[in-house]
Amino acid sequence: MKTATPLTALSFILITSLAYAGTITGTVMYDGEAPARPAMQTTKDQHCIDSLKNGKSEALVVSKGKGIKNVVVYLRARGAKPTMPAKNPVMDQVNCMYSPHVLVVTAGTTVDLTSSDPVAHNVHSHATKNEAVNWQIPGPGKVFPLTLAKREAIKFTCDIHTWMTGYIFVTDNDYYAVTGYKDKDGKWIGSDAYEGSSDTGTYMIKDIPTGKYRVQAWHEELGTTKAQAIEVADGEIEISFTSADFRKKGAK
Ligand SMILES: [Cu+2]
Repeated sequence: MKTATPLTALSFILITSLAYAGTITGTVMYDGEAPARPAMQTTKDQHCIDSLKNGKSEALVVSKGKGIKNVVVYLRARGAKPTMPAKNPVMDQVNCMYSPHVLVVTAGTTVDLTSSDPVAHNVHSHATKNEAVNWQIPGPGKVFPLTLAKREAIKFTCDIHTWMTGYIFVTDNDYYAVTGYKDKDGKWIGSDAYEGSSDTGTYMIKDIPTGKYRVQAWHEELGTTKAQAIEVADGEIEISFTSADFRKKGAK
């Protein structure tokens, strides 16, 4: 029976660690009629004009089921340490758009900025807390690593193609989720596919140690919701948002 002891001890640890973790789940839905997505105004480079002939803005994408894409729901958790990804996440430029449009990483992560396009782009970061780079990417396949140390929602533009915008949201802990982000196989969900879907803006944050937090949601166009104090206990709690809960920066 000697060999049984370590196994018993291990299962005890597993059970206790699971027993003290909670889940937050909910939806982020648009109130009323969502505005139509404006067409992309491409002005230069035949490659961009051709690939974005039917391209529409990704700034606010609402599904048939009223779900809002690219809302980051995150916890403010004092003392929580973020986990570093095993591989550098990639922010690509594909057919003269940032891909993905919104990328979420934990603070301290190095993001590989790159391009898949045959035309030159430049990655222009509007960061205020992190390094604000402005790098020319002359052609496909070149990789420019950028380490992001501080919590911030960073806007990226391209000075060559004025319609190009993308965001990297840097969070300081692992407790976040993004609506309409990736499918079950881990592939990015495209904006057009999301718009045609019946998704209701569902999200889920799992494995949250029990305790007190504040929960908040961010969207590039709608703004940020008020930080809401919550207590995570063993089990699942539901916190849902609508577009009416968001306020733009500086607005009252
Ligand atoms: Cu560009």
